[in-house]
Amino acid sequence: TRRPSYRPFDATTRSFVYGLQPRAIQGMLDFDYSCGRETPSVAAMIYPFGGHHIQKFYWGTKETLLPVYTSVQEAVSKHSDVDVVVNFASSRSVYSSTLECLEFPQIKCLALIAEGVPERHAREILWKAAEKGVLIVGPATVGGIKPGCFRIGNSGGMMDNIIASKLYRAGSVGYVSKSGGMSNELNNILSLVTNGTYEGIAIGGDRYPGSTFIDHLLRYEADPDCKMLVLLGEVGGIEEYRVIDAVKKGIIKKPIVAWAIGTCAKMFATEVQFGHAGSMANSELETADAKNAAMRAAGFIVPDTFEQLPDALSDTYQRLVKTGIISPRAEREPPVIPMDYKWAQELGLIRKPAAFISTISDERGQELLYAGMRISDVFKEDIGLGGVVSLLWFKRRLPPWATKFIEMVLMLTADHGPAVSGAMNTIVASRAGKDLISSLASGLLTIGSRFGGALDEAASMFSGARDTGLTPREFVDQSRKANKLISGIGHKIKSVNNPDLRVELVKEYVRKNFPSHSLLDYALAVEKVTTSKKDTLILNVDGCIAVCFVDLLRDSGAFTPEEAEEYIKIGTLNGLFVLGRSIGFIGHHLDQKRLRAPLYRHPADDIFINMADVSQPRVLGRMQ
Ligand code: Q5B
Repeated sequence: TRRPSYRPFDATTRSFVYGLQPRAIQGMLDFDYSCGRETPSVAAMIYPFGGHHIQKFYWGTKETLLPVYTSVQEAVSKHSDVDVVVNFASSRSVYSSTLECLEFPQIKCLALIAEGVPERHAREILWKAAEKGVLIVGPATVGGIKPGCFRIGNSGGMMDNIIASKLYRAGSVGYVSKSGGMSNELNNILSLVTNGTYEGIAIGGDRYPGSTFIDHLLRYEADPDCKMLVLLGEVGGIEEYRVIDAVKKGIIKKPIVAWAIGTCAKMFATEVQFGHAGSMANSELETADAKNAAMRAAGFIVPDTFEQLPDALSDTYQRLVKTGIISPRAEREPPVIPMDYKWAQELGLIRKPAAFISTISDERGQELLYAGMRISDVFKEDIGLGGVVSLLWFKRRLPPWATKFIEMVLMLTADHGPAVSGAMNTIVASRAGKDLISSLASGLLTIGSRFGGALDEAASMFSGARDTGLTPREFVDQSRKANKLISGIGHKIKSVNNPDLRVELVKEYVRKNFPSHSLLDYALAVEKVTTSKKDTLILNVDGCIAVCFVDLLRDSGAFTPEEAEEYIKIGTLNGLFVLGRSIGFIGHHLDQKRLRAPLYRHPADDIFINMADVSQPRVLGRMQ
């Protein structure tokens, strides 16, 4: 059963929302819930991009799913009960999407929210809709609200405003205005001085609205549940005169309180364009004063000023109550609408322990912060990559000699040829067709106690030995006795006679720039002992960087002794090799891709295969 044409919205109205507007839809569903509706007023969304999917919303305290269709055709075919479309399409696409909706006879009302719709498009829509008997609200409007029944988009404002203005249940006053903001004001006034809004429509401020004051006032006149009318007009246009005409002809008989906004225009020397496209008087007739005078003369109840509007509304309402035309109903308690978590948090009404703590960076403000330092200052002060590492790893600025050292380490460890474990893995993965991240990860996963990942243990072994007072020889002997290789000692190809020049560069820099390098000196004394046994047992690149970093942590003055120990314990030093070598692994991956290197298969003759024959069941001989 269809609802009468004067009543496009009731408590069973179902709508499509055109466009992805989750906040507006949640607002509509919260309103529905506050009204006590049994079904949500939004049946689905229509959004041509991104494919058919579903989105989750709250229905009271529970959750509900709404489908998103890619065309009106699909939406209409699935929801025959929908006859309203709230169209959030932009000014660019509102024309085509509205024409698409008008193709389907089940759609009886469209609210067009977009601002800046070309007037030619607005007039074409208006003409086509009139031809098909479809009610258009807008464009350039928030829409309108039918308390207790249906809310168009964001009409009525936030939920606390809806509750305060008692829009969760019907009153007796139907109003029409141009502005959404003024509609909110009317909802508020009506809730204070009458039994509230029956229905309120904001037709929008454009020069060619899809429906005008008279269209809605005639509906209210025909609707037996609407007892009192309000027209909030404004300077510009002549639509108020069509209402005056209807009142004069006796077509509108219900009491009508009215006011035209913009009476202050006369204070300006020239014509004033107010906020709406259509709110400018092009003749004396279009001024607010002329409209107010004409409405008063026709028998409207027109106060002397806008400030007196509440009194005029109150008087009219009281008269209707006295004459029995309006019988105020007992108020019902508004339902408790669960507050949106984010909103409650913003209001400071709730608190919740955070699941994560982060102390190094913050992107929430206007500018990204690294350990409290603005990203623009990072560049202004030219702190370099070493400075950024010092902020994000150590949460402090380190002196330039230290940040330069960090950069030196990253550069020195960036690569050591294709033959090392990590580069090999990267290359093999890359040649197996893997992407950059997978190939890089494959290389990184080889970093460990033997290859590249010996820094942390080297730092702790050398500093531990020195701190407990072991001589270099005692340290080497003790490690040998414990069958423990000294981390940071030994290299596959580098030796005393084929020194690792990276290590030489580090030593030279540290001797020249560090305030102290006592652990480096100790490690070099250990190297003397180990290389006397075998000349490949040099202080390797991992070991050298590690001991120098301990000197930095302990003697730069930037760390407490406890902090220095903690950084060694929590794996910071291996991070230096991981970060540096990632540069090289990425290079190897890109190299292989550029070379179009085919899948790698290791030659079988390079693998000694030694397999036991287990094809026969093994029978253990019995002990005789
Ligand atoms: N021996 C590095 O082994 C290597 C000894 C030792 C006391 C030691 C080995 C080792 C500790 C871990 C370490 C980082 C596996 C290395 C890096 C980055 C790289 C790589 C690149 C890059 C080399 C021969 C004899 C044996 C051993 C004894 C060996 N190491 N004694 N302390 N640390 N080091 N890793 O040459 O009596 O004959 O049985 O594990 O610091 O990864 O460029 O390739 O930039 O990519 O195979 O530089 O030293 O020596 O195992 O045959 O040992 O020396 O006990 O004695 P090798 P092995 P014996 S830097």
